[in-house]
Amino acid sequence: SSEQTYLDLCETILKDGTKKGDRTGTGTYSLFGYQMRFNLQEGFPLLTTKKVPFRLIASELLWFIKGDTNIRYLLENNNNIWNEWAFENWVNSEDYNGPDMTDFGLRSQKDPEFQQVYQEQMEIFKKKVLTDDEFSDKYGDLGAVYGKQWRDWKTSAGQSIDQLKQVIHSLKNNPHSRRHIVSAWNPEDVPSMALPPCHTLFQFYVADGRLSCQLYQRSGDVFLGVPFNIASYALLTSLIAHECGLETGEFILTLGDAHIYSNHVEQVKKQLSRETRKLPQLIINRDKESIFDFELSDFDIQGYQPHPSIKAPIAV
Ligand code: DHF
Ligand code: TMP
Repeated sequence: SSEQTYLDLCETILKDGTKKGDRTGTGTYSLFGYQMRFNLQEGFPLLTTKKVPFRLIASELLWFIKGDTNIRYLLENNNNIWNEWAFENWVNSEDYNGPDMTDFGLRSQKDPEFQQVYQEQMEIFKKKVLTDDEFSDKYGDLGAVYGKQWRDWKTSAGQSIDQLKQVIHSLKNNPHSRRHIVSAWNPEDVPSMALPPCHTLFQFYVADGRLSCQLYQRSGDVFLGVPFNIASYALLTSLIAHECGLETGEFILTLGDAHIYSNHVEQVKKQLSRETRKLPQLIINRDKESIFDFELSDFDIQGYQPHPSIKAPIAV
């Protein structure tokens, strides 16, 4: 199945990956340049060798589509996947006067006492982002990340480009174009982002009534981030196909630096020991057309019977 191509990547990295230091201080096994193809007709590519939380992927994608860059919306949907990168801005600011949070990501993994102190500060942070508008504007915002670049790319002439609207328009009106591209990589804005975009650029392709998508991802955390990225773009492709009256084709993921963090190796080996199961199906509410109108309740995953989830610490 399509999932095998992901498991092959994990095996290749463990076998041939170069041991390499990284920004977070965790250490990785890494290789450069790898491509995976997922046939969306075969089923929805949500991994079955570990449980992947579709709800979090769907709410993150709706957040991008809205053009939102503030984690408040994610928190309102019980989605905590971006917390650390907003929290970092707060604890490094003059407004923060709690206990020292230097290197909180690494320290909280090694020191259970610190882990407790960190969790307390994180709870305070989440509450403030949810309830205090001024605080939320200042520290809940991740900067000009995905949503901003997709929906409101600022031009040098002071105008705004809605790349997502434009690409859907061109898919409908000029399907054979070779220019169906959305870029999240905006060199001018990179310095102001909490985390420069990992999924940097994607392109759509129409043939035989099917919509395909290829993503260039500059950096892939193969155990934690990549399963999310695969499902997120498969969902985006399915929603746009739905709006354009097309069937789905393939999702192709091209990775730059494809890495397994040194503290994920045991988890990956465990996952590799499991048998793949049948992929689930994505169900989309047929009463809605535009991807800009979709809500969380408009899609669902059916027939998902994965192996249990496997926990791992995220490198901040
Ligand atoms: N940093 C790093 N080092 N790796 C990432 O994959 C990553 N991804 C980001 C932001 N920064 C990152 C955004 N996407 C999780 C998955 C995707 C994601 C962020 C976090 C994650 O922790 N997944 C857990 C479940 C989390 C939960 O249940 O709340 C998992 O087991 O899949
Ligand atoms: P980097 O900016 O130093 O490359 O660190 C980003 C890390 O986050 C890296 O491990 C890749 C990972 N990542 C993903 O794999 N997918 C994502 O969607 C995001 C946002 C990050």
